Amino acid sequence: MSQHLLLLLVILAISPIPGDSQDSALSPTPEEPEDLDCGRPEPSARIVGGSDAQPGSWPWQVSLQQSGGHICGGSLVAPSWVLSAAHCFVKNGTLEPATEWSVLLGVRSQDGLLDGAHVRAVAAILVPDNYSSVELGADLALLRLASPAQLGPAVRPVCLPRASHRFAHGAACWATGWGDIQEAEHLPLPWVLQEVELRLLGEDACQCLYSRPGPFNLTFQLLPGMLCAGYPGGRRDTCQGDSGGPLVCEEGGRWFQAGITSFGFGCGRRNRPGVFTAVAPYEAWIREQVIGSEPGPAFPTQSWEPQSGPWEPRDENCTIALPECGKAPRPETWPWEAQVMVPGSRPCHGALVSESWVLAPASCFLDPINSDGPPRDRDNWRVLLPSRPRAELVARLVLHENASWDDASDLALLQLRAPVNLSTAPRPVCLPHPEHYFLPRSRCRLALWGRGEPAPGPNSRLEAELLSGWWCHCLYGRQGASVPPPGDAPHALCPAYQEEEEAGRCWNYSHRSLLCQEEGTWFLAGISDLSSGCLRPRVFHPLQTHGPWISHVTGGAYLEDQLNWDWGPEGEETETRTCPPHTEHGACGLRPEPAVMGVLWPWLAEVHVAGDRVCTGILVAPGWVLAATHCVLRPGSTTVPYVEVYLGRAGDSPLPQGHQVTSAPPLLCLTKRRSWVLTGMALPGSRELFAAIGPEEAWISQTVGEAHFLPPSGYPHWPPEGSDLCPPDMASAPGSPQAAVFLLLLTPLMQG
Ligand code: 4AZ
Repeated sequence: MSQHLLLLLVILAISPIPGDSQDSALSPTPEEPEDLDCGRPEPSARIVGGSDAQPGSWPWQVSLQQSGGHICGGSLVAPSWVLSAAHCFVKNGTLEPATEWSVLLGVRSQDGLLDGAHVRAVAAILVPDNYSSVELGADLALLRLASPAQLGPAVRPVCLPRASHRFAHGAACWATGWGDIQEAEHLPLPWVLQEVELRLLGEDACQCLYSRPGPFNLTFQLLPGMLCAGYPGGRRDTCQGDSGGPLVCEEGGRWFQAGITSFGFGCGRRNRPGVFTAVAPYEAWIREQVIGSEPGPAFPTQSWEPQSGPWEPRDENCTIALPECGKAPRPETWPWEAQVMVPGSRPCHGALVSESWVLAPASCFLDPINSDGPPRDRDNWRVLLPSRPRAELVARLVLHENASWDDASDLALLQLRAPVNLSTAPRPVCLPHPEHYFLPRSRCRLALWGRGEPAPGPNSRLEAELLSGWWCHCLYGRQGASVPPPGDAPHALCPAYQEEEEAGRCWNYSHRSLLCQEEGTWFLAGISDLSSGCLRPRVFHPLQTHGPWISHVTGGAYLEDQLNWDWGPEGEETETRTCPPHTEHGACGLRPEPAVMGVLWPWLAEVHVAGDRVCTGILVAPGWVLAATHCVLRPGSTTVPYVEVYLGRAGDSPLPQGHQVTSAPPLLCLTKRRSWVLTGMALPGSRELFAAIGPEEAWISQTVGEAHFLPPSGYPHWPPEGSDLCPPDMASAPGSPQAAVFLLLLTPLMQG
C-alpha cells in the first residue's frame, strides 16, 4: 500500500502540468454531452484464477439477490438501471417477477456491508424479445430500480460502448464477480469480490476453439453479439455465479463494459474461454428501454479511431493450446511416476498431478494401529521424481475424507515443499473431469500404485483394453440396475489384460492404477486395490469422481477435457440400459462388447479328457462346468477318465500336439436383455443338431445350486436377421432329443 502511494506521488511530481490531451481523454467528448460521469473508480480508493478486488475498484459491480442470497452479478449503468444477463431471470421460458429480486450496491464482501453499501428493490426486468437460451445469444437484461442508487465513491456507473465501438483483440480486460472459484467450488467466506484479467479473443480464434468437441462431444457456434475472453490455456475465467457481471476494458482513462458474463464450457478449461454477451451491438436496444430516464446510461465516444480492416492478426486465428499433462515419450517410463519414501515402510507409488502435488493411496500413510492420524515424521519423507537430481521434501499430507473406509476413495495428496519445474520429466498426468467417458476399447495400461511391486518380466506395465461400460457395470452391478449413460460418472472401469501366462495364478501385488490414452495423452482413469482375488476382469474405481476434490486441494491440478469421441464402427453406446439377470456371484451370460483380447466367450471351458481329447464345457456356476456326456465318456465305457478344465483361455491358445476336438460347441442364444443363454448341447457326431438343455433344469439346479435359469419371459429372441446363431426350429422344437450332460465339479490344479 505504501509503495503504491509513493509511486503516485512521484508520477504527480514529474508529470507535466495537466495538459489538454489528458483532459480531453478524461472528459466527455464534444459530440456527446454527458451529464453522467461513468467508468471511473475513485482513484484512492465466479472468478477462476482471480484475486481479491480492492475496495472501490469496481464501483459499478452489483449483486443480484433472491431471498437474501447471491444469484448473479450485474453492473450499474445509470442511477436507476442495472445491466445483467437474461438467463438469470428467465426460467423455463418465463420471466421471474421483479419483486423477487433485490440489488446490493457498493459491496466488496458479501458478509459485511461497507460505507456506501445499500440495497434497492427491482421495479422491472426487461429482456430482449429474441432471447431464448444462452447459446442462441441476446443474453442480456436491464433492471429498473425502484428508486435510484446513491452514487458515491463505492457506487458509480460504468460506461457503455456505442455500436460502432471496437475493442482490440488481445486487449486486457477485467471480469469481476462472486461466482465459483473452480467448477463446483464456491467462493469461500468472507466472499470478497474477485477480479481476473482476461484477454479479448477474436471471433475466429474463439470459434476455432469451440469447434473442437468438448464435454459431452459438444461444439458451439459463436453468434453475432457474443464475444470471448480468456486464454487458450484456460485457468483464468468466469464461472457459475459470475453470470450477468461485467467484463470491462479501460480506454482513455475510462472503463467501458465490453461484455456481460454469459456462459462457457466449464470454467477455466483449456481451449474453452468464457463467452460474454457483447454490449456494443445492443446500444439501440438499451437506449430504447431507458428512454425518458434521466440521467440514462452514458455512451461516450471511443477515444481512439478504430482503424478499418481486420481486427485480428492472421496468425492468431487458431491457436489451440496443447495439453500440458499426460505426455509420455516412451510408455516404459511414466514422467509422473512418483515414489514416496516413508522411513520404515516400502516405497509407495503415486502420480504427479501438478507442479506441487502427488496423488497416492492414503493407505500408504495410514497407520493401521493408530488410525487416528498419519505418521508424524513427515520431515523425513521423500518423494522421488523422474529426472530430478534430488528427492523432494513433503510439506503437507491431505487425506481424502473417506480414505479409511472406502476403497474407491483410498486417496491422499502430498504437497511438495517446493514446486518442481515441469518439463519432459517430471510432467504431471492428466486427470479426467467428472463427465469424462472413456470409450470402450480405449488403450490403457496398468501401472504401479501404492505399495506395489514390479511384476517380473516384460509385462510390468501391462497393456489393457477397456471393456464396455454396460458390461462392466452389469458384471458387478445388480439385476435391473440402470447403467450410467456417457457423461455420468461410471461406478467401475473394467480393463481386459493378459496376465503372465506362466504364473497361472493372479498377482499378489496390492494395488494398480489404470492409465488410459486419448490422442497420445495419458489420463489417470482409475485405481484398484486388486482385492477381488482372482476374479477377472478386476474392477477399477474411476478417478473422475475425485476431480473436484483434487482441484480443490491442489488449486491447479491438470484436469483435461476428453480428447477422443471417436466411437469407431460400433457406433454410439448412449442408450440407457438395465442389467440382465444375476446370480449371487454377479451377472451370467454377459459377453464383453466389443470382444477383446481373447475373452470372446468368458464361460467357455476347454475340457481335456484322458490327456488327448478336448471338448467344450460351459461354466454354469463358480466351480461347475457342464459338458456333453459323449465328450467325457468313451462309447460303452462307464469309468470317468482323468479330466482337466481350462477356463478363460477358450480358443486363444493352440492345443497341444495330438489332441483332437471331440464335440461341436454348445448352442447359445442372445436374449432381449443382452445376456446369453445356454440353449443346447451338440449331439454326438453332429455340428448342426443340438439337444435342448431346458429339460435338465431341475437336475442342474439341484446339483449346482447356484446356476441361474432365465424365466420363460427372458427366453431367447432370435438374433437380428443375417445372424446364423440359434436356429429356432432346432433349439425350441418340441421333441428334440434330450441333452446328455455331465456336470464337472472343479478343484484348483496347482501348476509348478
Ligand atoms: C454459469 O454457469 C457460467 N466459464 C458462467 C460463466 C462460465 C461458465 C458458466 C464461463 O453461470
